[in-house]
Amino acid sequence: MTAPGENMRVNGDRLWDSLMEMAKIGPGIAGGNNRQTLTDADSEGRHLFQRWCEASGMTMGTDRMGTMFATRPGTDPDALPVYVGSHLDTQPTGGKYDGVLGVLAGLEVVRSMNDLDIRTKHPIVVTNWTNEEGARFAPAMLASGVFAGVHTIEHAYSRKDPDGKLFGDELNRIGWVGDEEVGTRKMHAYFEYHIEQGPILEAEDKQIGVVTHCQGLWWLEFTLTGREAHTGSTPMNLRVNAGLAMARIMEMVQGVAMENQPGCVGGVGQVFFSPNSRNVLPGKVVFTVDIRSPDQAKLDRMRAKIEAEAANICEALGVGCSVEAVGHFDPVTFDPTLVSAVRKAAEDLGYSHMNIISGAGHDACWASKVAPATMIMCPCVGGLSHNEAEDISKEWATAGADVLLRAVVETAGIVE
Ligand code: HGY
Ligand code: MN
Ligand code: MN
Repeated sequence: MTAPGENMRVNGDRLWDSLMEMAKIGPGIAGGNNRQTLTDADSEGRHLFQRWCEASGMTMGTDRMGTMFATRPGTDPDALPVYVGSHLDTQPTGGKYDGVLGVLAGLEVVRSMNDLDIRTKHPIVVTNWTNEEGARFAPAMLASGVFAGVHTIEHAYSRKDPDGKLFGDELNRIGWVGDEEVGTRKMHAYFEYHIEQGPILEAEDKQIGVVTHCQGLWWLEFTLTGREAHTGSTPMNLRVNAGLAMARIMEMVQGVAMENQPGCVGGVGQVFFSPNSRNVLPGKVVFTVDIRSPDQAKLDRMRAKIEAEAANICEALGVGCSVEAVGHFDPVTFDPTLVSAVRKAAEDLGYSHMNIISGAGHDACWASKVAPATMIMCPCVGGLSHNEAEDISKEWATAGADVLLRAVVETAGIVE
């Protein structure tokens, strides 16, 4: 009879089949997914996840932000649970694995614990956080932010998507407003397994990322006000060109990021022109600058410089300029005890591994404000993510889930 620890591995085929099944919901147009938060596709994916959890003997709870918590009981009902989570919502041109791997690997951990008849002192709770991506409703990691007390639920419910629909109305429409008050749950520990979304692990030929930190972020939403005018008959010297101001600000952001290398990034992913007509100079341009760094001082210096330079650019062009921070979190240091549990699991399993700082933000960043938290990463092909071509191997997916299983079980305390 082998001790549970020796054969403590997940069923990689079952994990992979679940990933492929979930990927059928909210398909993209190029092999990825478009399962944006609070859409009908999101709801369909939630129902599938709930069915799988209940078939694995778990009970589902949902809070008022729609976050789902599937519980596998422990032997000590008073012990705080070990949470394992991520997100099922995707970018509009997202991949099949960003977030989904972490939720379904959490489910696979429970399925494997059932197969191996493993009992733990602490309960296990598998979590699907609402609106991690922040693509449809800013900011990102919205539900975990409310859970951690960073945002009020009223602020969250008031968020608008590009069509002017309110978060609260859409959550009601899909029928996923739960009865639990947000943030009342207490965690013994939180683990999140996620694809790296960057090139390091693949380039270094490492199977596991032992995530020690996550870089901090600012999302600065600029609103520039020009004067709508004819693009043909308006002389160049009479233009109040908000589009030109935006272009100069984007170039400046690139320069600020490059002069602060290494260890920071800056760019723009979303722009709205109004009236967005080919032969009308824009009266209004709204765009979000995304800057990140693991270095708090550098991150704040970049923000100050970008805002000051943007004001100068707009003044020189006679363009109105206002800016609002619509997303932010400071650099995160994950819990050293949990980080060690991840590293030990990778070593015991014989998986190559390295320490890594997460470039992307995750719900674990907010979970770390209310509980010991950490992450595990697997490589992704070419480091590509937030692209329908996002790809991983079954072997990579399985290795990370094996590490997750062992780290979670060790933290939850095996009961013989
Ligand atoms: O923006 C991020 O880092 C994450 O994908 N929400
Ligand atoms: Mn993600
Ligand atoms: Mn993402």
